[in-house]
Amino acid sequence: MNFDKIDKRARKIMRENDRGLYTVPTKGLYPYQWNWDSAFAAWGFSTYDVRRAWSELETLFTGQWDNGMVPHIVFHKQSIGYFPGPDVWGVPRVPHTSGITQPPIAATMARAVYEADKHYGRIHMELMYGRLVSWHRWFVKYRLHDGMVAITHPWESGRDNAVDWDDAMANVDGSGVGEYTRRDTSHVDPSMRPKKEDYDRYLAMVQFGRDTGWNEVEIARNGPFRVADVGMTLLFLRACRDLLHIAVELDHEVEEIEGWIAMLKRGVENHWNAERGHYDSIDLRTGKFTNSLSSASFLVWFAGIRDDRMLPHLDRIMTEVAFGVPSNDPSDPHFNPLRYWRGPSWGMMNSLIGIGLAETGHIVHAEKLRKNTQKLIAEHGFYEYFSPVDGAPAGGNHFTWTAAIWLTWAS
Ligand code: 9YW
Repeated sequence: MNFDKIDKRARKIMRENDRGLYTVPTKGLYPYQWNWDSAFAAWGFSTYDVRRAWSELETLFTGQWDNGMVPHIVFHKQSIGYFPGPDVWGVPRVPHTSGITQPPIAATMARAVYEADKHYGRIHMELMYGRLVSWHRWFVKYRLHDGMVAITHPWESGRDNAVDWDDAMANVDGSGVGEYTRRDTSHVDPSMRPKKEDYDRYLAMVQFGRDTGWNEVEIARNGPFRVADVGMTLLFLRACRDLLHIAVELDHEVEEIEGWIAMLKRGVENHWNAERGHYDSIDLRTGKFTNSLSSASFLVWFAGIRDDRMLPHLDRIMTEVAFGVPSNDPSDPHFNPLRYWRGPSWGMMNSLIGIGLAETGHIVHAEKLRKNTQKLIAEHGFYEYFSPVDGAPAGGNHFTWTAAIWLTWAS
């Protein structure tokens, strides 16, 4: 394995997806700035250009709403290659944005960027701090249910068509969305993408939000989809811990953040599905667990929780498949190794899970995960995701976050 060569290729991909002050996830398929992709990009840039790392995060926050929400897409520049674009979201602000959010990992990545060069980053961290606090406050005000983070659309989870959302999605009526043309299926193999009936429902949820004027109270009360996402809760807990760390470093008040952390720790307990013996998401409309063991449940260690009850699941899954922690349990009847979030292994998820494992002392698991993710990228390239069974690359190629996790973690 020629690390130098692969490092160079990773930087080349970051460069090709670089639009000056922000990156796109990959050109063609995703032509705008995505929220958590950008946070990963900033982390990647921090290995060789901290200046550029800060501009990535700062540009993302030009999309922040007055209520604190940081949207899942910022549409800086019109592009015809993506649907649904700004006209569908109907958000009356500039830059145009979507109306929903995405996993809040910006505080975690801002801390990493800051720690890469504290001298240079101090003023950037000072300026970013208040914006991060506002976003976290928005989550606490509008999205916490018994300490768990609720999503109002599967896209918010970052794990679009995960099995976790199947039951809640079945209760969404997608029949009245009208005609539309998807763009994603002209860029990549349709058999790997969410299905048409999924897309109808995704759009019905967007139309509902838009018709309320993106009113969070109304969406909470009557929105068609509301699920406490175990991935969101665990990532938000981690992000709050990182924000606390930054607050101490910058000499800010810490009580409010400590209060959030305490609430979220109780929330994580509420995610425990005792019948199945793993962390799980909950459909807040029906109160039922989703009964799905996805890669998100394995973020527990990344959230700073020392709970070894997930280890037997990890051991089993890592012997059932060769590559990474798949986005769905390989023993689940819905498991599909190539359909997006219903089975494939995603490098960026592996990186977060791997870091959590290492931090909580599970070094052997952490190294195994890192090595097999490294092999996927070295052998096949910087794909969006891979089959966990045979490592076949899939989805879009030349992905920013796959390049970023190579530079920061996998290599
Ligand atoms: C879509 C950009 C995004 C990621 C998400 C992923 C996918 C967008 O791509 O969603 O159109 O389906 O699920 O996590 O941020 O890479």
